[in-house]
Amino acid sequence: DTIERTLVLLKPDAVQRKICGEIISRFERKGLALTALKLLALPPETAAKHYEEHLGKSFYPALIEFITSGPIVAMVLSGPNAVKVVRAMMGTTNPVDAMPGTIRGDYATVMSSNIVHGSDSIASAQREIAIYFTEQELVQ
Ligand code: YYY
Ligand code: MG
Repeated sequence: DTIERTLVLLKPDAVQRKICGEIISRFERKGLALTALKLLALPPETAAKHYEEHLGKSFYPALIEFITSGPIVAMVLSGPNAVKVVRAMMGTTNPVDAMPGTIRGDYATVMSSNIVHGSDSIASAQREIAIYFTEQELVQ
């Protein structure tokens, strides 16, 4: 099993609801390692870069509005199969369908504020990590 890195964001709703610690605990308990971590207010240009694949979609303006509406926590998690493991722990994009026991299944009710982001592939993870962190900020 190859060691992977993935980008996780705790979205403004997670920070506002003060559940960041609980969510980070889930990832730590699972066995993933914190490799970088920061709290930041996302500039709109950075949000646009992050979500460029969704430009032009109906939900795009609301998505950018939401992700820039308050501070977020950005982190890099690493471990065996980290990309897929994080996606499984997050649950489906729409919290209505997310299984209880997943993060979205346990903490969210609507797609527009679904608590967490996780990279969807190794290529996405590499691209997204570089948006938030310099190479020096990643602990070896
Ligand atoms: O990767 P993931 O976050 O699970 O979903 P994406 O399809 O990449 O969409 C990004 C983000 O956009 C999603 O977390 C919520 C929002 N969104 C939405 O509000 N309405 C949709 N129909 C699709 C996505
Ligand atoms: Mg996505």
